[in-house]
Amino acid sequence: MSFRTTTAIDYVEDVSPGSGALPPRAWYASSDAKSLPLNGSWHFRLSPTADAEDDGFAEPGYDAGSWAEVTVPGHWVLQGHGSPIYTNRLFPFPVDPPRVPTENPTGDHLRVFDLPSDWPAEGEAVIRFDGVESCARVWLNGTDLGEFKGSRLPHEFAVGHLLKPRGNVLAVRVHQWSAGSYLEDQDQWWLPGIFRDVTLLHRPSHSVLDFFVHASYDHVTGAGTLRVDSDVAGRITVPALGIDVPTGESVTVPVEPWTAETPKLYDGVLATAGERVPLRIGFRTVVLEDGLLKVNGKPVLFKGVNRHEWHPEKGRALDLETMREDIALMKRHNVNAVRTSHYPPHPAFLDLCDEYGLWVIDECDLETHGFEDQNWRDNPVDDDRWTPALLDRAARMVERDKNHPSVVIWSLGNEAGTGRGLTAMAEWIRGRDSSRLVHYEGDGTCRDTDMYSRMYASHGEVERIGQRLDGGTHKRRQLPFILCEYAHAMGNGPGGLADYQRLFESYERLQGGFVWEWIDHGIAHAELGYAYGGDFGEELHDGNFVCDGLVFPDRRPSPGLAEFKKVIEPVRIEGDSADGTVRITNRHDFADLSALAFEWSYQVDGETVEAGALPVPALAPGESADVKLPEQLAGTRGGETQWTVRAVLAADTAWAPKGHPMAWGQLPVAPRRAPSVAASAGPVPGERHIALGPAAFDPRTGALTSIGGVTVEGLRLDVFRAPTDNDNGMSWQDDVCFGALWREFGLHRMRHRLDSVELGDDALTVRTRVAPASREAGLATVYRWTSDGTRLKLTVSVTPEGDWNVPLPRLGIRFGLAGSADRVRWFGGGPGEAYPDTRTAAMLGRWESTVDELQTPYVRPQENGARADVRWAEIGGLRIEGDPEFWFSARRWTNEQLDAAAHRTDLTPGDTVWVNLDHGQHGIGSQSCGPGPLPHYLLRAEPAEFSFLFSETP
Ligand code: IPT
Repeated sequence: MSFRTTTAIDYVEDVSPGSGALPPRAWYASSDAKSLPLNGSWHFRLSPTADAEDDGFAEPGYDAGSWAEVTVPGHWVLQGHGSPIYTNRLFPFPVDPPRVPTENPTGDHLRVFDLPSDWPAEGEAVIRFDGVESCARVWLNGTDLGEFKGSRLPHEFAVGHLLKPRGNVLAVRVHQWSAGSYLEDQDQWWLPGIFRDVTLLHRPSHSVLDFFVHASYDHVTGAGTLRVDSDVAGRITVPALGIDVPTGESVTVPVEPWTAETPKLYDGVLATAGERVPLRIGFRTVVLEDGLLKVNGKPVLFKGVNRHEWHPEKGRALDLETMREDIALMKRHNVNAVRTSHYPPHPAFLDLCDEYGLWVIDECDLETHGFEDQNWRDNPVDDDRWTPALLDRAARMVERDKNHPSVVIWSLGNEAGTGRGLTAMAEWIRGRDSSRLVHYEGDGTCRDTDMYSRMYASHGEVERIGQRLDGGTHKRRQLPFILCEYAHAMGNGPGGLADYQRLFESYERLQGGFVWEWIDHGIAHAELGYAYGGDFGEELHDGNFVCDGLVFPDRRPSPGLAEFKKVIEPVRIEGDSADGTVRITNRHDFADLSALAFEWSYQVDGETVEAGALPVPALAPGESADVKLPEQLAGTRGGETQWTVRAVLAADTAWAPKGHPMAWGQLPVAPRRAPSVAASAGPVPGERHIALGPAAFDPRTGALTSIGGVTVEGLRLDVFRAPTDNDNGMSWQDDVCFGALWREFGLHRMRHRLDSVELGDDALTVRTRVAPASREAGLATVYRWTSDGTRLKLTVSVTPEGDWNVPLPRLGIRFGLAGSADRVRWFGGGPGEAYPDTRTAAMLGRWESTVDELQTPYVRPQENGARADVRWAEIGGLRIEGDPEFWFSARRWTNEQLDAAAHRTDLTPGDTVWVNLDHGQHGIGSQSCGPGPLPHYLLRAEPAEFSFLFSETP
């Protein structure tokens, strides 16, 4: 052991992984060995530099009474000491590896503890740190134990010889920046601290050290083979399988296999002379065969998400309940796979993946993205001096997580360029564990990997890869394909999910993908709602790029998650009602349909008039059946009719109750009849207003002012929307981003020229031209108003003039209603938001909401909340019918105010509710990091005509 003084800080900038820690091993909870959690309140002192005050703070007897307190696990910057920094790939310090700035926030942590009275006198003990960012040095009772890097990886130190019954002093000095920071350039907040558990573990004599559970499944014979290799010999028992064998010995018995869909775990015990360790064994075999990734003999389709660990108050210090909530939410939304982007998660998360059933790509704590801007010069993964650190990281991941059946793929890391260090990692991993496949996206040659992986490839490119028409190395062309990231879920979106899924299901080489990403990393903030990059005064930051998840920071599902759930649903329900049957297809890879119950219902004008159970056979994966619907129901009253068939959970599960909906389909029967109004009343000029049926108009401008008792303000054509993050795109995109084009074109500052107000016999016609300053292009817009005396009909005709080389954000009308308007009812798509390429989850029916609830609270405000296919809507005393159906939205602020807001708290309700009735909406796409909307989702400026019928609600 080498001795250092506390002022020696060379280790901070040392490329080596550290010194003094024990070799990595499996992470497990003992049945009988004692442990002492050291989480809780610690004394804390923050220093501005790594050579923090050398006042002997690690020595017993030091008085830390004047120090602050922080909670461990936690990040000090989220507990009032310093601030978080968000950058995507920019290093927030000069790139000069392995040097780091002198300004290096350093947190001294101190904890005094007694041993419990029943702590055994014999045996050893270790202290385990499950995660510390980014570099820590540890002392117990004044003895220097060593130091380590590798923030999201465990490190253990032997301490048995140092423990005393009372007054043990554990001191941990944590540096925000270290050589390790160069390997941890993930797109996330930089959050120093002891952010995972600290535990003292008793190690009895002859206790378990490390062990490796090998549990494979032979899909031909149905047999499982178990062998547990253990550093300390013992016995393995699995009562349910009648297994009782020594460690190191193989045993083959008939088993039920483990899959993410059928997560069968067998409880077992590893018993050595000194300890019993519970095992949860899942039998499954992962292979690369015939160019496909197969589990238990079958190719799997990943319907995955990238999961960062996030909590809006606690950062990456996640408690078990939050982890469980993530998994339950994923399972409830049909997600079947997780990539642990971009570091191994808290180990308890993987226990839950085993138990609830999720395929896992376990990714190493490695990203060196910030070297990209210098052409990857000095990239640590291509510099042999760093290879020990890379191998240490690989080993700490694999050893810790090797006993999880859910982990089917090891990933070397993310966005680290290419280099020998990665190859060394892959070789080491294969040598240690040949039972899983290896992933790394960054090397297009696939030299070190078992699958071709890409991020954000366009639909067109993915299709060519599916057709095996892509190029690449010979090796790459033999490999299955996954999108380790796609469908960037930043703000409103992602669009195009259904189009990707169709491709995945059409080409066997395409084995699915992982949406980027699971959760918005917004930080709860008193004034801003949720804070993002720049909100803490960072000199360099990447704004709200850190909020790009399928759930909001508080884990409320965003519409993107509802859409994803529908797109990846495990049962396809479709068909043609004409023959009275519905076609049910089981889209699971492994499970039959016995876990699901089916229900039919029949709607007339969106209202359910009858419902019942639908018996569906327990189809095997891939099988379809045409299931007879009940005899044609009477009483359609000439309305629009349809069947709705739902698949729900047949029984309670660990993640959702019985009845939870998993899939649905709708089969139209009688189509909608377009509403009509006989133009029997004519406009009547008056002094103050023109009257037409129930409506009044301003005689000078032709503007609608009221319908019956309902005051209407500012009704006119509207073509702008508050650009979404996906509209705005990112600066590095080669393709144009529409958000910028729209502004450049002036669509946010359209002027309305009045050309004429014409009173005809049966219509009031207002002719206008809508165009921005400086452009020749404009929209000749005619509003034609008619009435039958009770109802009022508006027909809008739009004719583009001039050179329209940009699509329109939206095309429709907007108007204001009194702020008292609150409840909204509609017949159309719902319950949630939908846009042209995010509308799969919009179910046709009758829905009710409020103006406030119609808003989707994106962390950075932007266009949101449209409801699709609306036949009619009621709001503020008005009923509006569409011909054809329309997109409906309403909010307590204008689209301009929405556009100007940077945080939720910038939006304050005004006196008016602004309603948009849109004939067209532009698609969403995912250009905030990927491709824009597919061409057929663009809203081109073309001649259009559409009508709305207004009446007062009774
Ligand atoms: C990709 C990263 O892997 C991921 O961490 C995240 O930054 C994501 O983009 C965007 O949110 S890298 C990108 C340059 C394609």
